[in-house]
Amino acid sequence: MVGRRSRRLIRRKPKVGKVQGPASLFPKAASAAPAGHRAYAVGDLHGRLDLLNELLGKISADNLGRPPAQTTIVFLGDLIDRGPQSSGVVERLRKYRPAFAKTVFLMGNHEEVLLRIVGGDTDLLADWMKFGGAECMRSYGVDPADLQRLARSDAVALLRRTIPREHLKFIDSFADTAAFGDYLFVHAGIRPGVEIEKQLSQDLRWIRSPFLDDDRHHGPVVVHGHTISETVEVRANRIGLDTGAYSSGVLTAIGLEGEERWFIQTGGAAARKSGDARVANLSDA
Ligand SMILES: [Mn+2]
Repeated sequence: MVGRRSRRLIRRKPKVGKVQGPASLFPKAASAAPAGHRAYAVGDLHGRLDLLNELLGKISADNLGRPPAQTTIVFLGDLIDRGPQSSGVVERLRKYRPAFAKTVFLMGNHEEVLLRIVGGDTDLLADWMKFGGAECMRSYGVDPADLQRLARSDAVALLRRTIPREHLKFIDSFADTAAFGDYLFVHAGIRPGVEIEKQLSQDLRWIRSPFLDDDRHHGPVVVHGHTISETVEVRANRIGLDTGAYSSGVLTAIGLEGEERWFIQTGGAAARKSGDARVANLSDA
């Protein structure tokens, strides 16, 4: 059976905050996934096809070891740039149709910048080359030095000719948020104090300190990537999954089912320290 890409979970304007299950006679002890569902969320990939393949194998094995459930794998964005195999990651995920899960892709700031450049925003080209675009272009067979010798409009024309249309179309289909029970998946975070429905793409894809430093409950627990932390960052109101895979070698996923949470990581120093230990109901107290 071929897995289908989930449209149901994708909402550009998400409705969240609905309590799943019976009305709460008692204070909620922990955040929960919707009944009968399991989700995995994968942090920033940044061109590390090797780690992606390793992690997808581990997710598949993890899923196999659990009771059947409607399963979704959410990719939190930043598939491209910095690491060596952006093109390979995009191609792998574009064709990824696991039998056991639906897939959802969220847009990272790196995807946004690429789409804006290809869409004609040539002013962004120089900055993009510095923040990982050079490695991305190399993965598509373009020498960044050649690109830099060209006039900006010619350089952008070269990008348009080189990056397969299907890759751009795939990236352009990415959503900004996905809601999952008491959880909200986003690339970077949310603007605290603003209703989820009124969040701006700019914030969802780029925000850092106003979100990271805010201890308020946002309604849903926000599961995000974008900002690197040495280990998974689990707080009462958010969970940060970007463990800097492109340089650390540690790519992280979270599994969510019922009130349980667990983490899956690729090899590397941090992973050896924490193993693949299942961690349940962390820090909701
Ligand atoms: Mn990012």
